[in-house]
Amino acid sequence: MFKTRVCELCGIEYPIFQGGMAWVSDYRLASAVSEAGGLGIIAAGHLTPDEVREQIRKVKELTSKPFGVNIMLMSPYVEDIVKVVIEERVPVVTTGAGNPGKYVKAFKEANIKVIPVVASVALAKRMEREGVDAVIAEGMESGGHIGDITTMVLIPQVVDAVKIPVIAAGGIGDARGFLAALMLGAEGVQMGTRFALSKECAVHSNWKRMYIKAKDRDTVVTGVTTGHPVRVIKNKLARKFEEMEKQGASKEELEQLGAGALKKAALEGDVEWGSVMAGQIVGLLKEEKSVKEIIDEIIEGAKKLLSENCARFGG
Ligand code: TUI
Repeated sequence: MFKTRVCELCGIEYPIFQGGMAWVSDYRLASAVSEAGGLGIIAAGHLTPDEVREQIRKVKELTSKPFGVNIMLMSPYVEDIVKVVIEERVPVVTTGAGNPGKYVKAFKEANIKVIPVVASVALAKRMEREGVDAVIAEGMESGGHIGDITTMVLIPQVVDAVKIPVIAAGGIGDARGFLAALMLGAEGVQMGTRFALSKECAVHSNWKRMYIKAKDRDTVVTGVTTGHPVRVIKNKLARKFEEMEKQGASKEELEQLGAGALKKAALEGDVEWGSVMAGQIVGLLKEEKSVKEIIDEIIEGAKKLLSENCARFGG
């Protein structure tokens, strides 16, 4: 059940991707998700090309199933990371925070599936023309760097605009979200926040505690004035950001405040002065679970929901 073109394209059992979150999605999380039947994704984020290679090799040791690497296009190492990913014959590449157009040909020649994250219909159409295999359409409910359209309205519009498969991201954390995304026409989902609160995720325990405490309105979008809006959990750093943005701080001043802040929270556990990126669905999450529990609950829950609703609505 729930076999879609995305399963076939990536060689996976369930159409569930784990978001490639910088400083959060390492080889441990990615290999666990792939082993459980989804697509685990290593975040290249701000890693050096050598560090990315090391992560890829560790995933290969832990699973023989397909996996992906997410390339954050604002990274200073993009060109060399692209080379590493091609040399290592990574099965799937996802990209974020930019237009990967100029790398598509090289990936295709290496038989690597390319699946960019898009936040608009226009970019989805452009990516399709450039020959990508699918798109991840990400709504503004997501954590981290976001666009400005919600998942609910973005997905059906992207689905109608392209022929390639669409994977929905943003605001999905359980079976209800998974099934809703499929009903909007998506052929898969990507979840970041849900997988960050998993046993296999090596992010600092303070980060996980903050996720468990967070309620529906506890995230804010900072950095709108810099042109790079980023959704984070409200803390001292987020308030300082808001205050500086209100006072008309320059892009440079704000970038300086944000530099290194994600690593500070995710690795060092400074969840007051670090950047705790999280999607709005964080308010739904109550406990840490294993990756396998998360995936199995979604698949079993979605089957149950479907049959209950067929009965309810006379199907
Ligand atoms: O990339 C993400 N989320 C991220 S990247 C990241 S690292 C970071 N750290 C500090 C500041 C900024 C970033 C944290 N979270 N998600 C995928 C995504 N891509 N969301 C939105 C986009 C996007 C936005 C505009 C993709 C393309 C785009 O247009 C580019 C163009 O040139 O048209």
